Amino acid sequence: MDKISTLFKQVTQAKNNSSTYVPPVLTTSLSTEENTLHHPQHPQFFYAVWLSDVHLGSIDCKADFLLDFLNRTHCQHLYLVGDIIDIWALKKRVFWPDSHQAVLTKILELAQNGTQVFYIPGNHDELFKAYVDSHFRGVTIAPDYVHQSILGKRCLMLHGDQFDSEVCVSRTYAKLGDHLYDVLLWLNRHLHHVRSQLGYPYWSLASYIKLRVNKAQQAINSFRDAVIRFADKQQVDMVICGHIHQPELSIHDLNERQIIYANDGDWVENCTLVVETLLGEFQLLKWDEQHKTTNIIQSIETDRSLSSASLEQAQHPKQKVA
Ligand SMILES: [Mn+2]
Repeated sequence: MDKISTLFKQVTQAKNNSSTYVPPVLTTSLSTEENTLHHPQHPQFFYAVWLSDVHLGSIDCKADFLLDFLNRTHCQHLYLVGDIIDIWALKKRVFWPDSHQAVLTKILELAQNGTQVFYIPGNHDELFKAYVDSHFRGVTIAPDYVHQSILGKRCLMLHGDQFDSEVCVSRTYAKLGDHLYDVLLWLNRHLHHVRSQLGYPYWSLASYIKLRVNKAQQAINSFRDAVIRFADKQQVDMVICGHIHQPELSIHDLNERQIIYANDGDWVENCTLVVETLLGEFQLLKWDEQHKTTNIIQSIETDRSLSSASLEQAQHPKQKVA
């Protein structure tokens, strides 16, 4: 699991031109009535959906949760931003339960039925990089892609593994990170088992620890900086990536303009995704397994009539978490 190993590596010094980080206003992810905007009985409609780091073929993939989400979701564009199938895990051990096949079947079904599906390979599924610019049963495979939002924003998407060399320094730390992450996921799995038997909802221990380890936080910061600098060079309004399993939606000031950074997270620990609503609002959503619906973690409104320097950040809902 190389992507997360970056979280435990030494990181490069922040460069002079690194972006000013505007901390996102996080709302509680607890499933309060106020927070649960999508009623479980009704289908959800989005203009675009971004998913990555599903890791089908790995024992830690939460395929059942993702299938529940896909079964109640309709979208015009579905973007798969890498590490959807974990070829590395499958090479170690063949693990392919029905739920994993069902996710794949569902995605292909959507592609056949009018959803525009793009697949941008990551590092765990780099095998598919050999097929970029080709089509497979309605799915277009591309190295990266620029999505045009309803309100005219240019949204670049890429997996994020291309920034590994910028973010990390030492191979030793990379290996150490791999093993630590495997241990964390193993603990996570067993804790989830115990919690669900006691009637508690899914909660990610791995995510909890990552946010409290200083080196991990530094690596997250330098990954974000590298992605935003790249987006600035490409002159886009927004960049959407995955790879580090750290969901986020935030606005950054860089060279007298603003860039939206979105990381759609993963379906190994966080069960998160990024969407563009039918009104052109961007949201970071988290799957709530208990209520079989998504909760909004963060949202950003953009405005057609204003320049990209005048983005408005919606604080949604009112509660804040320190
Ligand atoms: Mn990755």
